[in-house]
Amino acid sequence: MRKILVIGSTGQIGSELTVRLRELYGNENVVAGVLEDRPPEKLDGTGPWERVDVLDRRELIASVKNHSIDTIVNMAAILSATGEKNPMLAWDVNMNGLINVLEVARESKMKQVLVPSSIAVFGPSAPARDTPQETVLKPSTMYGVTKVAGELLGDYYVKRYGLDVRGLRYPGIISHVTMPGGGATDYAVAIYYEAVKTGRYNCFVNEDTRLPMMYMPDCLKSTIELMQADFGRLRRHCDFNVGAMSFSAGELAASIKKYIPEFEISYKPDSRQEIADSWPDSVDDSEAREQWGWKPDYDLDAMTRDMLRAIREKHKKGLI
Ligand code: VAH
Repeated sequence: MRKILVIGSTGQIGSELTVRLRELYGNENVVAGVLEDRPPEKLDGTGPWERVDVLDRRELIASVKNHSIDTIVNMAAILSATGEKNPMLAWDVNMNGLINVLEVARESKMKQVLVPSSIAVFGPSAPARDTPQETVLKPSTMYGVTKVAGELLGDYYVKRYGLDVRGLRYPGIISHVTMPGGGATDYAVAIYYEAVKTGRYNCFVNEDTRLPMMYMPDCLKSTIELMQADFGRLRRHCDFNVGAMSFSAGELAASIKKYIPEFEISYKPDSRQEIADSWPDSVDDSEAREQWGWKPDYDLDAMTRDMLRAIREKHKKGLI
């Protein structure tokens, strides 16, 4: 049975992925790596945890040894908008942190490392619609630079050391469980909360800003399916495009209005507009579909129904 360490297990994806992996592999076999001095409630008491700063290799080695870890899922990252405010922090966490993970995995002969990438690897010179798996990678954010470098580094460790490193280019991820932190796609989460709490939202990207997006259940599904795929069938490793849906801010608002007719939206682009403008509208994920059977379950209205259901429940309980 795998012994998995999830680094960044309190983040938007890490917090839900840790719970899902525990359901699949058993609580005791999935260690929550947290930066804080204690894990959040939903992770505490349901399985082992360690304080892991991805920049502290000694701490990482100790956690790996304490639990005989054979698989690392590295969800520690500084995202696009925060990265533009502090590029050197983004480089440090996303690159020096990744080097620590890959070196520790190599030295301890681990079974697998999962290193997420992002559609942020694409820049304005890549085709905007159905962006191909192989195309120009000239991102205009430090986050995107670190994701391109991360993909290349992961592929190097596959070829040079035979380490099983895998990664997928997440689109914007939407969830009602843990708030996102510092991304240009965060508007697509905040809009649902504001629609329930106040009935109005002032959106920080333009109405026609279209981006590839994915609901969290599909994010978890794609991640686990890639982790479980037969290595021998993979013709690439660290840079799979994965898609689910593509919508504009206006289309997202229209989907919400189907369920909250009185919802009002206004648009006041900020610095995150430039980041969003540099990314594609949609991606071609045919290789993921061919090589490991990728297929999303949620479209925009199915996501909206589930997001509003869950957020209304939180609101009723006074949790938001
Ligand atoms: C961000 N949510 O906005 C992340 C993601 C494609 C976007 O990588 O930075």
